[in-house]
Amino acid sequence: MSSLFLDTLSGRQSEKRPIWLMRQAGRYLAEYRAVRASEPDFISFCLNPEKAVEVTLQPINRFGFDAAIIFSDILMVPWALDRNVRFVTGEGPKLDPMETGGEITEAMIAGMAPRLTPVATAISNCRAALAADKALIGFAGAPWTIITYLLEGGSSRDFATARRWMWENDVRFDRLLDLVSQATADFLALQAEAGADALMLFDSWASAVPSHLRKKVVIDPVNRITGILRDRGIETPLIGFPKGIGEGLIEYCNETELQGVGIDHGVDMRWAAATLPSHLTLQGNLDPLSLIAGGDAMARAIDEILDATSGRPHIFNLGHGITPETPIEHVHDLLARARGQVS
Ligand code: 1CP
Repeated sequence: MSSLFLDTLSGRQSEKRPIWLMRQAGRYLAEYRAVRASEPDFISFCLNPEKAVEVTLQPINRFGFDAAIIFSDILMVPWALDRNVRFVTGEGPKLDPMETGGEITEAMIAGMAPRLTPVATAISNCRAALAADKALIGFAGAPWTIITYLLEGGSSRDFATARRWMWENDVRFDRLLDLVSQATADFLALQAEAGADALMLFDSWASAVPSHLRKKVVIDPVNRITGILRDRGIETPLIGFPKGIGEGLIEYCNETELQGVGIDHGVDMRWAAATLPSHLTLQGNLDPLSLIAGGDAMARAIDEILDATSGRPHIFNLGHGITPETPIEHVHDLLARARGQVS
């Protein structure tokens, strides 16, 4: 059986839009909160294949989305690289901040795979449990976004520590970018080999990179990663999501070999549809906060995205992750409208 999601990602346009939502397995679902409460340590939760599969399937069972995204986290790579990653309730992720860059070595990268085996197990079990017409997405953080967590030691408002380190440590920064690209490619390869049908690279904090450094810090690492994957014979389609880079999307799309690009809600979808290379499938870009209000305003925003992308392959999604406050009813409304079941 074919999959609407994979067909669309391969460049085929159809009347029906495939739909999934970033962070679709998450706290807005009561059934997610119940499983989460049974595993207070977030890393142990991600490393428990049975629970990871259960929460990955929850939004598919409830809403019938066209794709599932494996329940895991971009911070599993820093965790596997011994950066003492932990999630502090109410504060978010914490890591031991790197100082010299020498904390990560090639030997550590080579040793990551056994620690990440539970993610591979979850993917193969999840693929076996999913219907043939539902795709399974594996993912990783893009090198720059991962580097912000490594250097900041957690989330950040302006990424001042990471940006300053980048300016002050030219050679060490290049080495770090290269090592993290290698680690990212390894994590994606492990997921593709376990059965992920598509891969997504989240560069959630790409907007913090000064524009003239985008090529080196955001774009070149994508090519390094796709090069490693292709050299290993992995042809799994890849979606890039360089959040917040605006006009930088042109260079990002033209100078990489991705199959899809995630568009955040700050970008005009009409501009994206008219400007970005036509071989790429667009994904996005409803403001996640519109789902809290719901109603007519959300309906108009959905229609606008459908209309703007009517001339090319498009996967409906949000411009960033769904928020915990989202009412379930509004997700049903979004699905019905984006699938053309209401007018
Ligand atoms: O306790 C909880 O339930 C915490 C919330 C949560 C969830 C549901 C975290 C902590 N991670 C996840 C899972 C997750 N993370 C998925 C699973 C699949 C799905 O989408 O359903 C995915 C794709 C991610 C990716 C992720 N993690 C990103 C990139 C995407 C994005 O939203 O920009 C980032 C930046 C993270 C880091 C992270 N994980 C969790 C937190 C609180 C954070 C920090 C975010 C920040 O720095 O602001």
